[in-house]
Amino acid sequence: VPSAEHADEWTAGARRPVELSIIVPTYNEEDSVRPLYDAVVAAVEPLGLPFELILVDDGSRDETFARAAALAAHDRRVRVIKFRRNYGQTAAMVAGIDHARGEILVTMDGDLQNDPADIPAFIDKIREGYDLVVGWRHKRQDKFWTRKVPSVIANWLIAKITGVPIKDNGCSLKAYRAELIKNIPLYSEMHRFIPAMTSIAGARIAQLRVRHHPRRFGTSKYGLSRVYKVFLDLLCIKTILLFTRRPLLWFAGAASLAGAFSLLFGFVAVLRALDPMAAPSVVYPGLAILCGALALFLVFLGVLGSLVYRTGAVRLEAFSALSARMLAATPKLVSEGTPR
Ligand SMILES: Nc1nc2c(ncn2[C@@H]2O[C@H](COP(=O)(O)OP(=O)(O)O)[C@@H](O)[C@H]2O)c(=O)[nH]1
Ligand SMILES: [Mg+2]
Repeated sequence: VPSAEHADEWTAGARRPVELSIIVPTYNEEDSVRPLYDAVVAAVEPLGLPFELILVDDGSRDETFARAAALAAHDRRVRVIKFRRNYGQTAAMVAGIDHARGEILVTMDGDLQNDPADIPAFIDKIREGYDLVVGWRHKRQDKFWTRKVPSVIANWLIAKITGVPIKDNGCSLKAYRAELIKNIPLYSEMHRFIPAMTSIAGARIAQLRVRHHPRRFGTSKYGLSRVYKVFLDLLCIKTILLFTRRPLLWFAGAASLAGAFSLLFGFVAVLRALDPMAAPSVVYPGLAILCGALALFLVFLGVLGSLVYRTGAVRLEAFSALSARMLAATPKLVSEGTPR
């Protein structure tokens, strides 16, 4: 029960409410758990900011959960979420985001390839007034052909198609204003498209160069199959970016065109039927019926699209209300932190 948890947190004497939540999805990363915890504490404790570290164990089959739970038993700032089976990195991130209590959220990889020492710079950026800060692994320490090359191509394509020029969408090290990211729907493998998704809500996005280390423990979880998934998600996001608001408008346009052709062919068919010299033919009546059916089909697709949109998670009204609130909230945050 979240409210009871909060009550506990707020009344426990000297304890202040959490301001920063660091969310780390982990999947079979047993040897990284402890060093990760040490690195996060070393980087964040000096800031004097009440923080929590949320480890999301995504159905690991090794000791990851046991080691995370042992940390949580000793340090109340550590919280662990456990999935019964492997749901994937996006689902794990979303669970962490949902449970986070801070005003600023940070996500990062659980394999120590991201460096927690970069976190303070991200927090500064959020306090400057940005809603999302994205890391850029400018000296990425991964395999050339299966990691870096696909990544450069994918980022170029994502920038072209979504219009959000981010160098490194796949970098998990990101910081967010909690209110923003808690209201952005993420599913499938969309943790790679967070900048594009938040751009719908008019997020102000900053980019920071970050350190990147070679993997020390365990093995990489992704192969080249992620390229295919990136394409599908990209298609989906482009549709969302294009369609937000009124699907019927687009479908009705296409339906009108088909309807116009149907009338035209129908007219020709009637003319030919009345002309005793013309050879009888099914071509024109057939085309008229085909185009008429297409027009009807498109109209109903549009109606269906509108219904889905009304009930779906990416309604524009939700985003506009969100950006209005974010704008109102920003001056407070900026004056609190760094001098301008
Ligand atoms: N929760 C969760 N995390 C995952 C999954 N697959 C990978 N990860 C985590 O995502 C991060 C990046 O994965 P990694 O295999 O290192 O990808 P790479 O750095 O691109 O080679 C690591 O912290 C992994 O533990 C998954 O299925 N679920
Ligand atoms: Mg990695």
